[in-house]
Amino acid sequence: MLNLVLFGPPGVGKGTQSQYLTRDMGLLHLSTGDLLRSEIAAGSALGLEAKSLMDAGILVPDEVVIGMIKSKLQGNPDASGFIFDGFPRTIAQAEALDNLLQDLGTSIHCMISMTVPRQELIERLLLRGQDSGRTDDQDRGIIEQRLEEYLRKSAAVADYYRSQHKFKEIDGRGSMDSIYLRIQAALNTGSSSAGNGESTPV
Ligand code: B4P
Repeated sequence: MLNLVLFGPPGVGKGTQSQYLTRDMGLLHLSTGDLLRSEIAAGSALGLEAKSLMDAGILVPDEVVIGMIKSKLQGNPDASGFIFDGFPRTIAQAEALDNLLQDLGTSIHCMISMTVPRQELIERLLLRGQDSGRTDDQDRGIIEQRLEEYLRKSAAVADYYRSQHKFKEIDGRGSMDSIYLRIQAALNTGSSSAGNGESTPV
């Protein structure tokens, strides 16, 4: 099994690059954001609970997303590997993921962390908000709240993987194809210590 974590702040391009990786590597794409939006669309109790938090740009509780990932992992025993997009976003989620994968006799191969300057992130998300229907992409204040959540709760997850020598960082600016080439190069390098040794900036 090959298991990858795509990491970075909102709007860095995790979802976009996950699609390229899924197409070429046959891995199962697990986006907690997409899973939560499916729950909202289905009108489930979980979706109702998540909606108000997501609309406010706040992370949903760890146990909710860990439960969703657990059920996806258990429901796909024949997968050749997973791309985790938007998960883990807290240290508690990272620890839970390690335990879940250990139960399956596998582990995370590496985290690819993407960086893009804050102003470009805001512009990308506002642009997507014009036609995505995502309420959390339409208001600059909510987008800034999401970036704050990332800095306060998620940036430390990079250090978690760095300490396991599984961390690689790439520049998320430029064309989608050029970024994908950087990801492929990072996956093909033997060393897993790429990055500047500091917390991922926003
Ligand atoms: P997500 O759906 O994961 O949203 P996101 O991190 O804000 O970014 P997303 O994945 O959509 O964007 P991408 O980087 O692909 O989460 C939404 C909410 O769900 C969270 O705020 C939280 O409340 C909740 N949630 C999700 N997971 C959770 C967890 N684990 N724990 C707790 N709560 C959780 O950005 C792509 C945009 O940039 C697109 O518009 C794309 O077209 C554009 N783009 C991509 N590459 C580009 C490039 N090279 N140049 C220009 N634009 C580019």
